[in-house]
Amino acid sequence: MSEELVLLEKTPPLATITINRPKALNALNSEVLSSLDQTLDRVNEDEEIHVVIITGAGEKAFVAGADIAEMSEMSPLEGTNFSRYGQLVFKKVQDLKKPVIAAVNGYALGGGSELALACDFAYASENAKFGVPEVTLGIFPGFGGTQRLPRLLGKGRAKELILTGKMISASEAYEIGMVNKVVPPDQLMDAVKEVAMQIAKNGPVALSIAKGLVDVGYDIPLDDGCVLESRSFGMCCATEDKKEGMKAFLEKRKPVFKGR
Ligand code: DAK
Repeated sequence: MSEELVLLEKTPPLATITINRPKALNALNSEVLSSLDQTLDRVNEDEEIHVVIITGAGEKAFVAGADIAEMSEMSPLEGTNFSRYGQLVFKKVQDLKKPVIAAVNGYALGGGSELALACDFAYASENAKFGVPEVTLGIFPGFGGTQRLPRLLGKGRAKELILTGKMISASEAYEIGMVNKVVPPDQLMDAVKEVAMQIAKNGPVALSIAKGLVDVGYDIPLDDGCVLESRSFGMCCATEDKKEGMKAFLEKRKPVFKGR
């Protein structure tokens, strides 16, 4: 029986998605992308899951990029389809109804860095390495990297990474804001699960709306973003979670959110 390329471990309220192709440093080929796509649909619809973690199998890599062997054989049309599919899957990560945290446990190169960027934020182990080395292969980042990197790091830093193709350490990635925290390798999953649990205690509807507002609001004028925020706030006032959250505060107890 062939190994599953993407594993899903469900420990409500968390779910961990593991890219499981360690022999190829978890490189993303079409099959992996398709399994990831289906796994994302499953976690999105599962009401017991409130926060999702994405990591890589083995001790060496998160994801070492798109599969170079597969890409080397691609025709222009196949290249376009592959890039577009990767972009759509990564957009699905970004647009997931629940927060997604990247646990970067090793090489995050090319499509691997782009996958971490599509998550809401990333924690990394001290041995992690980041970079978008596509130009060294005669291509450029094609899974949203030319768009998400400048939004996160600013244009200058993004262009330096994209145009040199150089690798940076986890601590450099932390300094430029690509990851939120760096910890020893054996503490990575505990650190990610700790912050994931802190998030999972909060109202699921509020989490989902707040995540979307940050993403959508980032690309539109401030005034429009604020209008969107107030309309979304109004909508949130209609939820049972809002009533429960405030009632619990006034009754000096912990809220029991239902996600509706
Ligand atoms: N693809 C396929 N196989 C890979 C791979 C990758 N990205 N990275 C590593 N592997 C495989 C190696 O070929 C090797 O396989 P075997 O020889 O054992 O069969 C195995 O994983 C172990 O790798 P190494 O032997 O190389 O391990 P080392 O420790 O020596 O080196 C490394 C680790 C991460 C420094 C090295 O493997 C490396 O440089 N890997 C490539 C990293 C890279 O360049 N990543 C970016 C890939 S390009 C687009 C669509 C998408 C994209 C761009 C454009 N459009 C169509 C516009 C996205 C592109 C990318 O992500």
